[in-house]
Amino acid sequence: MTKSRSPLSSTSTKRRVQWHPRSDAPEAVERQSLVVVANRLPVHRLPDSSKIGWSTSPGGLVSALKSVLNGKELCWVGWSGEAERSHQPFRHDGIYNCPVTLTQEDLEGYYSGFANRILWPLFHDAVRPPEYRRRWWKPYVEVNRRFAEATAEVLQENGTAWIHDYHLMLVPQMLRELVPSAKISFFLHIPFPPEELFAQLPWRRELLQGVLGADVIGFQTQLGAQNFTRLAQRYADSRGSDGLLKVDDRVTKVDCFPISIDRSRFESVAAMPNVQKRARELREKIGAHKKIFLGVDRLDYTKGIDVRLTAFRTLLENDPSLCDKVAFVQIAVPSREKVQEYAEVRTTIEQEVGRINGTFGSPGQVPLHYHYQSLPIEELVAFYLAADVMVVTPFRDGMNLVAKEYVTTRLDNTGLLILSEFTGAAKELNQALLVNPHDIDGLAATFRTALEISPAEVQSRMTALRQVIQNHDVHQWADECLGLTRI
Ligand code: GDG
Repeated sequence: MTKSRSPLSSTSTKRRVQWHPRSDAPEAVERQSLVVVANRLPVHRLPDSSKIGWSTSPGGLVSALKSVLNGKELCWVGWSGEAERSHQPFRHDGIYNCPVTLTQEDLEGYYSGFANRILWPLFHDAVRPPEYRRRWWKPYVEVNRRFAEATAEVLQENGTAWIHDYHLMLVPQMLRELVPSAKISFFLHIPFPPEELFAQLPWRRELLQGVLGADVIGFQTQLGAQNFTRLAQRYADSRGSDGLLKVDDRVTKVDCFPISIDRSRFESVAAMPNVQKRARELREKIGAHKKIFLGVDRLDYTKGIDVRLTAFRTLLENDPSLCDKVAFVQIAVPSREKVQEYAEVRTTIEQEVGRINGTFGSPGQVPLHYHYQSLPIEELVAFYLAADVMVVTPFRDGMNLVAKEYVTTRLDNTGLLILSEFTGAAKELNQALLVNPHDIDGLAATFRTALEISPAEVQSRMTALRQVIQNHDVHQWADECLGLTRI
């Protein structure tokens, strides 16, 4: 095995094989040199639009790719977000969108079932037991095939496909069979679990073989890459070491590419006068003299919101005089509401919110402000600016972009980050106060430390944290994943 050969240069000299376009494909699909493949398109349908009306969904990936492409058009294969509805490929905001049609039944098996009730909990340390239902496997395979076919239809000979996340782990191999000349990069946004957990999967070999169809396989952390390499050698047809795996006659590169954020976007929102004014207003409303703690998460059982709030209650129980001096703001963004475990954790969280405010609130004053809603980015950043302490305590998280966003928006180097050891972000943001998110007393003690820490230390920690993002934002990440800078 040689290290010098670029893993993104296909070893195959075979021509495009037995692939025939769908009969309902539009006459002239435009072939593209780079195709992003993800569960969701980067757009969503505007409500109440009688005709087609799309809006770009905010996200670092889109802006990162636009800069990587140097003005070339970006093509994206994904689901539109509407079950049972077919859409022809369409252009929106400089992106050529190729929608994949999914039925309600597909979504139940592939998305809610296999992806979100097996892979999601298993890959997050099995914080909820995965349900190995056999009937979810077939739709997962079928939908992955549909994504691979839609990609083959639009990808140029020798073009690059960049496939994202746990929903689409079979697509790399399927696409390679359809388009042998394709250069394929796969990135997993969530953690890749250790052997003893992954080995439980009844479909472990198929998933590993599926991912091994890629030329470059990217993980958020070194540990994820190591776990994958070990498992691929044990349960699939690959051999090798040092991040290079031999699969058939190809070499696949396995590495860690920690995702980051669009730094300039967050910095410019943080510098907007209306956002800064809104941050001051929020502080006034919550209590200008109070230390404000903030949590921002999708409402997901992996994010540790329930234990975090219990730790805040413990802080107040230990010292009730703090009720006048601290406030906690928790923004919980609605997510996967139809999945039972999500409804259950929401109930637990909201009971804790009631308990804390019922015990420690007084007329016109509560210590905990809870918002179950999604916010526009300006409002989100205003909360980041208003908060003295950002609390990010997932039980397990691939990276956690909220932590990186908070740091980036603190233009004056104030603000303290409390960060779970079990996030990918903790590997880089080691000047945060690192915590064990399961340890209620330990968390409460760290909250106390955050109240007592000197401004000079806060400043020094935040300066170091901001430097991390300055050195590595989402643009570098995209370059690395696509092999433009490393190989
Ligand atoms: C997965 C992995 C990995 C949140 N609330 C609002 C809002 N957000 C935005 C944040 C941030 C994003 O959502 C959340 O990203 P995270 O990384 O924190 O978490 P996941 O959603 O679980 O993401 C994770 C990530 O993929 C990327 O690879 O880091 O580990 O689980 O960007 O800003 N945005 C707006 N309003 C909100 O209320 N506008």
